[in-house]
Amino acid sequence: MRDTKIAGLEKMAAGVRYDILNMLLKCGAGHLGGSFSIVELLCVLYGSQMNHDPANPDWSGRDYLVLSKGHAGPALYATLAHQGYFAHDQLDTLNCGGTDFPSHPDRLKTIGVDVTTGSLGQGTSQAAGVAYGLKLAKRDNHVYLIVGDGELNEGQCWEAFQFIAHYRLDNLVVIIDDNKKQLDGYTQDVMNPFDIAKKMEAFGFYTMKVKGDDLEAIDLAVSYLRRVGSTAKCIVLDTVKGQGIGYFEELMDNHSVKFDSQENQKAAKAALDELEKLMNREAENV
Ligand SMILES: Cc1ncc(C[n+]2csc(CCOP(=O)(O)OP(=O)(O)O)c2C)c(N)n1
Ligand SMILES: [Mg+2]
Repeated sequence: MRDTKIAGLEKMAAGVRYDILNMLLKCGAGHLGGSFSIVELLCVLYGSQMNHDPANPDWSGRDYLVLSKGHAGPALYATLAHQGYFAHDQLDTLNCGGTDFPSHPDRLKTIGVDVTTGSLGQGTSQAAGVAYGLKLAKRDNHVYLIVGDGELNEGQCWEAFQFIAHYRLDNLVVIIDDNKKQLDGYTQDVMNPFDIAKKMEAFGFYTMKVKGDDLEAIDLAVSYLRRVGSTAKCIVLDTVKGQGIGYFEELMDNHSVKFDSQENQKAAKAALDELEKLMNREAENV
């Protein structure tokens, strides 16, 4: 018997991917690769693990999400829309003048966004600060930090990780999106990160490697880590840039995709059709 929760998260992932692609297609271009690679993660966080209330985004008991790789903003917006923070059609204004949905998250513009990000590296320190502040205030909210593998080139990440480990911020989970690519190529060619999990362990983190397209595995890992105390905690998420749609996974230059070619437009429209079927599919074997 398949778990109903996982079946629901699968549908949610199809819906979130649909909204991201639709947004970028309407906009004409955008950060597709790094948005798609965290769809399953965001669905597990918002759809299963995080304490949050779309009707009361400022609820003091909420968990915090820091999307340090802020260029994946469209993935966060689509997830928040799915959860009911705002209407889906508002997403159509992505990156337009005066929009509440800039390509990188801005906490003063978008409901549900807690931390402004986009300058890579900085979200790591912000998340450390939020988690440390919560500890000082003796509150038990959790913080989830999403960092890109290319983003790890920023020295600031490692300063923040040292802080998180030193203060044993067990109310924070660092999640590294190991999609093996950054802006203009493979991370191992641009700036080899070597073994990210071993590095995090060496920095004092309790570290798990998890398949980034496996909703059940992500759900189990996040739920388990929530209960692990007195240590810094990290998930190295094994993902694919462009995850979930074969055409975009195979597109070499899939960081920021332009929809100015007939080929890309055709692939996007075909993908939207497929995603729509998944969204509307009755849960099988439940
Ligand atoms: C400080 C800073 N330098 C450069 C950039 C431009 N930039 C945006 S995305 C990106 C690559 C990030 O790669 P990665 O963290 O692996 O992201 P993903 O693969 O998830 O898209 C770069 C260099 C930036 N946003 N901030
Ligand atoms: Mg990357």
